[in-house]
Amino acid sequence: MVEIFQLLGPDGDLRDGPSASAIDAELCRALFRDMVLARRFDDEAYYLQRQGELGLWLQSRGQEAAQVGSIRALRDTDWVFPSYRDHAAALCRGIEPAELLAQWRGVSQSGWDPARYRFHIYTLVLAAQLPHAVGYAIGAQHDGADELVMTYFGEGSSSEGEANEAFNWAATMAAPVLFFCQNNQWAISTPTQAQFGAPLHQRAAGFGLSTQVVDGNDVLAVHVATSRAAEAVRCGEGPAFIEALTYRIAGHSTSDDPTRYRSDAELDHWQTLDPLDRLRRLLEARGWADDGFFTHLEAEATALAERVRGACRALAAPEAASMFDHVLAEPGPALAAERAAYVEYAGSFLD
Ligand SMILES: Cc1ncc(C[n+]2csc(CCOP(=O)(O)OP(=O)(O)O)c2C)c(N)n1
Repeated sequence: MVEIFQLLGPDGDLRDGPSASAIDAELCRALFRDMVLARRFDDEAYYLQRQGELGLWLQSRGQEAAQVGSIRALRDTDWVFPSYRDHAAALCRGIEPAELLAQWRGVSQSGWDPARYRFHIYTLVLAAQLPHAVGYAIGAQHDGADELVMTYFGEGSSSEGEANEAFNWAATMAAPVLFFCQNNQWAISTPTQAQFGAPLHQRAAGFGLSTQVVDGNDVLAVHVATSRAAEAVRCGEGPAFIEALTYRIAGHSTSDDPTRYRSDAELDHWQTLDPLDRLRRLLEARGWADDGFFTHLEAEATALAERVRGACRALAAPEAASMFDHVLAEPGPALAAERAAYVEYAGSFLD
């Protein structure tokens, strides 16, 4: 049996020891704040989708600890190649709510400038971001840049050829990459038992990646594990792989009904391991946060929710013909003809 690294028990008890030496009240309050704001943002986006303001939303509820704990272990100069459910990580990088929602409202091809935040655009083609991350890391290493590259992906994505090619490529090139897998137990309606024959950490180790399995609902363990792995990668010890065991509390997307394929009992079990509740218990038990802290945070979350709603509704649809603008860097006559034909067709309607 592999050891699952954990610092914060479900009851909010902190396992003291050398691994917990960097944990203090300030860090815990900061991580808690990140998680609370991320959850409120995610809830708000879900409601906006239900009100018809967004075309689709993929909730990150339940995965806040995995994302916040890991992204907060990086430097701002490190690069991140995310998947599509990594909203908590994106918010920590300073990406604006309107930028995060634009793609899901269908008004932009992505939403933010990856270079500004060192956070690549969401990748919906499963695992395509892994070779991107490795390629970028090899280039940065070649240029002598002191950058670490982290890529987020789900356990389902690890079955893609591209993921396995990326593991091998990174290992053989000793690329400064940290592979961060959020094992949320489900790839849409396929449970982990049906996804792989050997545990993921074993497969990663087989490729030559240094490997850790961590309780992904324990933000402190995730933070410490990622900090350590990042340090080792930075020191030139080669790529690392972290598997964070967590749970997708919501459906796969707003188009999914998870009651069709998973039990209430399973959901109830994971609700008892909620990452926010766990850290709150610690903050209260140790007296690391008072009522004023929680009240102020609640007000901050409410203000964020209002900002999210306003920003979303203010995102105007672009002119339809602009869809031709970003197809090719150097549009040729064929694309120009298609555009002209489309404009003529659209103009043929009375209104
Ligand atoms: C190459 C590719 N194949 C299939 C899909 C359809 N698809 C979208 S999400 C998904 C499940 C992904 O599961 P996982 O990687 O565990 O991430 P999670 O959604 O659980 O966060 C599938 C099969 C896709 N987007 N891209």
